[in-house]
Amino acid sequence: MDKATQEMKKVAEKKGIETAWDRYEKMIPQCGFGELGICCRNCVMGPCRIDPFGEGAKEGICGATADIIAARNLVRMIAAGAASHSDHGRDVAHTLLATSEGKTKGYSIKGKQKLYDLANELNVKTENRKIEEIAHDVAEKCFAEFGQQHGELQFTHRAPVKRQEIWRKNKFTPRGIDREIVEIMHRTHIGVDNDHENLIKQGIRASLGDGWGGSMIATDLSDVIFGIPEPIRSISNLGVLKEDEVNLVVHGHEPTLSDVIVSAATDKELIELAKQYGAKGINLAGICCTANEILMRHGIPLAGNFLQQELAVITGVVDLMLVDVQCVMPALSKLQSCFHTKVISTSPKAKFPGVEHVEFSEEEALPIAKKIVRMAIENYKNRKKELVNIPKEKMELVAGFTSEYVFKMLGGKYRSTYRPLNDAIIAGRIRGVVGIVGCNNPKIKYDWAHITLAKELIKNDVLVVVTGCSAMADAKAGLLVPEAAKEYAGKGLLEICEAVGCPPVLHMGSCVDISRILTTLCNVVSEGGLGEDISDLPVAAAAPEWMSEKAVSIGFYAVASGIYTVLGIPFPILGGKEITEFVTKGLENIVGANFAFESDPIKAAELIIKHLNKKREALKLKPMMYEPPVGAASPVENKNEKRNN
Ligand code: SF4
Ligand code: MSK
Repeated sequence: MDKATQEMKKVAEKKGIETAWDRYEKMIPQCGFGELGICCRNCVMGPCRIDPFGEGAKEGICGATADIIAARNLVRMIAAGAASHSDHGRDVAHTLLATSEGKTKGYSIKGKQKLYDLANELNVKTENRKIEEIAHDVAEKCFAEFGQQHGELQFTHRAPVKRQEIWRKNKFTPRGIDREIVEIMHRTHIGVDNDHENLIKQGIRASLGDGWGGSMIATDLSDVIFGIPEPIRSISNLGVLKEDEVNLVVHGHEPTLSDVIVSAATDKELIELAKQYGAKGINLAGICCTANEILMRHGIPLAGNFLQQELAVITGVVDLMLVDVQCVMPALSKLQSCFHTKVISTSPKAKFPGVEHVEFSEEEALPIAKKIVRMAIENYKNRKKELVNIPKEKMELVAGFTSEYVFKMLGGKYRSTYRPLNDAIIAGRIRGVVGIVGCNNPKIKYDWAHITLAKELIKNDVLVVVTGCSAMADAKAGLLVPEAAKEYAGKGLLEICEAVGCPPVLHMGSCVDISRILTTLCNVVSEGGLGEDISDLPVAAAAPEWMSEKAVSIGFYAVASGIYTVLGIPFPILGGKEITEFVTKGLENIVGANFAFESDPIKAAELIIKHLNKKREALKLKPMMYEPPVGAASPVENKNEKRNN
């Protein structure tokens, strides 16, 4: 769907360079057992696989059925996803602790108010204490959340009381972030938990430890160290790369290194050095969520999302790509040898064969960042002119909406409140709010599902909030600017966007920042008039092009928080009939929400709109103020029934 991507794919083809799309083609047909989730290698009596249709094995050697195998596999995905987000949170807590002890170079505490708010929430004393002392204790309290063995995670208390009760009643409240992940690994060992519902319930507990634990800690402590983002203009897509400047691309997830890279890339001496090497300056850009982090706080341009990482190198102008953790394709290692690009790994947790490693440490952050920028500058001279292909496409965007900013934006400087948002929903100007998140996946036309779903929803007066690679897809499509409201939004949403001056699609950050969406929903509930729980609200979530295990964890904590969630690609569980029934229907009776699988974004929009309408009816809200535009996805109740079947 994206022209820059089409152009770069052609360049790759011409040069005989394989990308993820080509490797995907080669992989077809993909393993059906894997897709249905019914292969198991949890012990070496196996590997075992269940024959879903024919006369073959219906049980593994130990007797595990398709449902048991699919459930074990799925909750192991949750464990990996929750571990990834939470380890990110742990690293940010480490940075805050080291900063409070004066052991870091390049960090300070920029979000002082957020630190005070967190201190109050975590019962850390603030009177007559230095900011460093408070930061120290806040960091220690957050660390304790990871290793806690009993009790309840602190931030789960942010949820509406009714939600907390549901979690307690069902033993979903996480006791400790790490504990729940470890317990999944124990339960999925051969011969332990063999009840698919019981397994999924532990998956829920671990996922809540991610959304209301590890991810929330990552977001909140990042705000303490780097400051709470505020709306900021920037640009996106591969066209942000510059032919006459040193291009340094950061890729991965954690803001700890990328944020100091911003300081290093604006260092006068280094800019002067770049000029000595014949470049006009240093151009910093980002891929994936580390890009979202520095976009929101510094306006650094987005080079692209997940499936554009290889294409960025293929432009031939990336002098250095520095990677940290998560979503970094090992393919980059081989690819760099076709160009002059230097790929640099920085995390001791994420090394790549053939890739130079410059180990990052918070204690020496700024000197390391400067060293990396210098390496990029020195590599500028090695560019091969004949290999340069920068697509022209770039698009303006506004990013950096947070739960704190939504308060100010809607309530004004002197009366910060969510009232206007709630009133707009109650009055039928806004139908509801939907979070669209997640990755790209070569199984789905690139960016298409993200953009189509977002457009269809805003056309139907649904306010859309986005994070991760979904946010980048919409950015490139021009949906993240206030002007997009005029072009794409329904009349009611347009009125709100024009009154406030905001885009119809709000960029709320990186993948861990989905916790910002949870906090926003808590605020909407406590503002009043829309029920007592998140599951009462006319809200939903979608991950139309997801691929990572983190998305599985996110999906589960969203549903367990009461948010109906539509996935563009089903979980790999369809070989287990009962577990599929449980996650798509049964969960509703327990947590008030469930999953739906729908790969067509227009049909996904219909499902979501139907859900929002149902919630509006239950709350006895006024009918929508304006009729949906001709050809819009609603109201299509009858058609929906058919499609649901
Ligand atoms: Fe086979 Fe059971 Fe071992 Fe899995 S745990 S590989 S199903 S014997
Ligand atoms: S980066 S997890 S591809 S959204 Fe967060 Fe994008 Fe998915 Fe990675």
